Amino acid sequence: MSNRKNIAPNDLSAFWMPFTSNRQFKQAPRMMVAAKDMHYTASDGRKILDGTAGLWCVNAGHCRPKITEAIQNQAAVLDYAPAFQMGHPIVFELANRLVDIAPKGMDHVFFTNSGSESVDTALKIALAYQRVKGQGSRTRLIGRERGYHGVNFGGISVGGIVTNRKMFGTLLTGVDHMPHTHLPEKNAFSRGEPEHGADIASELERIVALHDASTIAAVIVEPVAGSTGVLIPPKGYLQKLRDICTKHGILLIFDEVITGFGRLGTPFAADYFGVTPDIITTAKGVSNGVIPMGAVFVTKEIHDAFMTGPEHMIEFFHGYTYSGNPIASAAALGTLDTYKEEGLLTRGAELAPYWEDALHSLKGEPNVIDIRNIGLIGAIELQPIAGEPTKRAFSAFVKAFERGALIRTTGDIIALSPPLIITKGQIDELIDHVREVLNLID
Ligand code: PXG
Ligand code: PLP
Repeated sequence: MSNRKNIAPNDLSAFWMPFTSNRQFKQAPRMMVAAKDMHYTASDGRKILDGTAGLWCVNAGHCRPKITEAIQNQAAVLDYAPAFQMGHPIVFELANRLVDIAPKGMDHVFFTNSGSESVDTALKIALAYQRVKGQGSRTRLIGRERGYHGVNFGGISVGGIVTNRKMFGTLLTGVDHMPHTHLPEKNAFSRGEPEHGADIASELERIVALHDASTIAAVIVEPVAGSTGVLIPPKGYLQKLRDICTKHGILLIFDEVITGFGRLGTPFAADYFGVTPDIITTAKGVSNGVIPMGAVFVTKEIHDAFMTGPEHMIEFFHGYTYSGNPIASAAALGTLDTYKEEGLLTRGAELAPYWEDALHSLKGEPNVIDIRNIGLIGAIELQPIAGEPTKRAFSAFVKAFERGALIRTTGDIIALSPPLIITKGQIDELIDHVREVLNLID
């Protein structure tokens, strides 16, 4: 057997890396060669504490035996089965298991291979649903500033990150955006949901008044915006969005690619906030990030609206070669088993108070202008260096890696989202790393 994993490649040029400063990285590469539970091993042998669950996805920790075994066994038994007009038992089992833990009313699952695909799938379901219900004039989609919904055309159209949009032409037409909810001047250093800003939801009423409800199919939001720096919804905001959508016959989509699968200490953010959308998009934690998979949950009402017409006809013209791939399905079942056995979908709730105190102990450290937290998510916002935005946080990221912790930065915000198996001792260790680093960098 080859032992490739410890061989350092000597030419890095062929691989065009995603969302990476390629030239900078290739001059001083940061490579991981192994991982177990809460730690990575870097190519120089150092152990790195994982403060970000990979990219918000390895919720059960790394190389967990149930997941590894499930993949190994499945790969040797049924590697692939056609996804269209054919089935295999394990994906049906998975769909049932997912519906069991999903918020009440979310009774059906459509499989994808990523968060971006889940988002585009959800937008297409919403548009097609309005049409099969005889409301074909409802073609508009409403997103939000500072929203991240992946990188496919639908997702960047409803998304609100200028760098992810401006290079790519006219995107989808008929899209509008609500304002974001981030009010640092009023809400800085809030613990959990901030007090101020629920009224920003009424901007949706303004958008409805402008376009008329009869032209709007769906609203999509992240319950907690992750990628743009952990923007936590003000108290009451999501319920207001729900009420406005219900009043006007608009579908509400929660993009739970990050918040799904225990990140907030509840199985889904919909459970945490007590607000049920019509569609939930997920990916990442569904398979512990181990094998690409995404899942879109819909209500019975939405699913059943498609189940009309002649029975020999395909009801929804959409799907991926790898929708519900057997090995990905096995990985997801191994993931759900691990979550269940270890109580991980609610473990965040037990740890959240400790996590909150640890994070907020960073108040007063150099350049810290805000700290935010919810569930097992945290953000530390830094004062940008004048004229050099993002540089300060990126230095923190590099220094933290050198000192043995993986953190994530976006703009000048440090985002933390450790695997849900983290111990209190490891929370202290992670926060101490951040404290040291903040005192080391300019
Ligand atoms: N929706 C949301 C809410 C996401 O957070 C996606 C869709 C897209 O998922 P895929 O699987 O296509 O990447 C995401 C992904 C970060 C970071 O550090 C966040 C994501 C991905 C990579 C990095 O903020 N979110
Ligand atoms: N492009 C071509 C030429 C294809 O044949 C297919 C699938 O058959 C696709 C794209 C879509 O690939 P996927 O189903 O993996 O999304």
